[in-house]
Amino acid sequence: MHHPLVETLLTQRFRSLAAVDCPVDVYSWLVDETSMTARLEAHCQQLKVTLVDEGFVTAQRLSIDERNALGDEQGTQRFWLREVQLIADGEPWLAGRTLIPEASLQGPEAALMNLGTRPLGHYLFQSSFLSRDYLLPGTMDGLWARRSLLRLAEKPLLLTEIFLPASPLYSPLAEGSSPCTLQTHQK
Ligand code: VNL
Repeated sequence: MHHPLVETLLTQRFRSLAAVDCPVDVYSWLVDETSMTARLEAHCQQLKVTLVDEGFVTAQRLSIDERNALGDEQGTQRFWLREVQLIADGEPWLAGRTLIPEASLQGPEAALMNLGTRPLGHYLFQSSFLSRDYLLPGTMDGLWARRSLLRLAEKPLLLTEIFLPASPLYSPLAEGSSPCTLQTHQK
């Protein structure tokens, strides 16, 4: 049930991607601004969150690009790390890694440490204080992925999502769609 390499996978280098490198159907998943949990739920009977790792970590557990994204170049802060898998009808579809600077957990945001197996998206998308700095489509270790910097009441959190091979992104429908390349005109 657990994707065997999920912890290692989640710490691979994130490579961002332009729309031209990506089939349109896949791109529409990667840049979807609504809740990914909700979108995946529409493609299966039952979607479950399983916890891979959760707890406070020091900046040593962060990659350089994660530190840069969260503005901790010196590596002095502590972060709440949450790694999950979304399991759809028994198949792992998505691996997610969330990093929240300790300073972002003050006030009501402390609830982010008590999500357990409730999906993060359900918490975030019901908040009226949610905004997004960016959403980058990309790949990690040959799988489709995306990275977003969100803010909850102005306080940053970094989300990385990797779409695992069993997810609908790799289904024949998505594969068969045409890549976004320029069409050549026939005379
Ligand atoms: C979670 C759920 C995280 C769905 C995700 O991406 C996600 C979570 C970071 O519950 O932690 O797409």
